[in-house]
Amino acid sequence: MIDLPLTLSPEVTEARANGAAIVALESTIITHGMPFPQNVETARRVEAEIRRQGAVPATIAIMDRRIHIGLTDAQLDALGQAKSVAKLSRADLAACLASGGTGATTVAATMICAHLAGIRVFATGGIGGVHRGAETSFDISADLRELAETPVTVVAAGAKAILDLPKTLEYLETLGVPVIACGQDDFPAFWSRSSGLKAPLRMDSAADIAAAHLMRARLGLPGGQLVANPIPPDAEITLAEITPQIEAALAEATAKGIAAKAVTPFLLQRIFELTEGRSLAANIALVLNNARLGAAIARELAAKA
Ligand code: PSU
Ligand code: MN
Repeated sequence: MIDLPLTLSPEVTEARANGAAIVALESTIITHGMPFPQNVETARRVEAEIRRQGAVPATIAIMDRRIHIGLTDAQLDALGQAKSVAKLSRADLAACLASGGTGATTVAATMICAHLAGIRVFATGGIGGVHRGAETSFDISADLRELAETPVTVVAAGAKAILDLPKTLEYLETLGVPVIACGQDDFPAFWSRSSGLKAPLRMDSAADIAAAHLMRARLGLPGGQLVANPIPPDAEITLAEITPQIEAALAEATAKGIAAKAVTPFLLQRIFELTEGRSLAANIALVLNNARLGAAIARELAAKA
């Protein structure tokens, strides 16, 4: 820990010393995924939910040349209101730390930082994936390769329906990433409980998911696993309902020439506007739901190891 630029919150330091359950959380969802003030309110509610479930939350961000594992209330608030925070994936992490910038971690970067801090479970909204039109744009999220490389179990509500979900599942299979639907056969599609596609694997308990995490390590297999946890029924927007808004947002992105890192934040913001806020309410509900499952998996891991 001495030669790594890590700053652990007092709560995370204590949890590590006691072998207690810890759940990592990303910060891009705060800076680029939701508008202020709902972003900060949600981040606080997610942390509170993890504590209520008997685990310790560790929201991760880059500030002042350090990887912060667990943020203070003031840091969370500043991040939620800051205008020019960089969105950091694997490629950007070291450069941001070296140059002293402020950065929010995506799924890929959060996995890297969590692993450096010895945290095995991470809860978020949805992972990045293979974008529609990837056969010409080559836009495939670095989140996918990270899942193949870094041993963190990521709990998400599947991948966002703005993506090409069949290609995303194919790519994860190629990379050897276990994709585990929790409590149902179908792979969920973020705002919707089903994508219409069957998930490669299904598990119905946090204990089984934790056991699979440990078994992967025992076998010497690198990488983590993607746990696809469907949004609660009362918060879901069905695929049929949200498809027109997704199509409209995608068409606008193409017309405006939105590319690279800007694509996902642009689409989320436009879908929020086009659904008159309904997509955000769903997003908040699914993140809280993922936090609960993440805490349960982290508790199982803490009890087993
Ligand atoms: N899912 C959300 N909100 C988000 C993201 C995912 O509900 O803000 C972020 C995550 O940080 C994810 C990133 O890693 O979007 C993917 O971006 P890209 O498609 O550029 O790889
Ligand atoms: Mn991309």
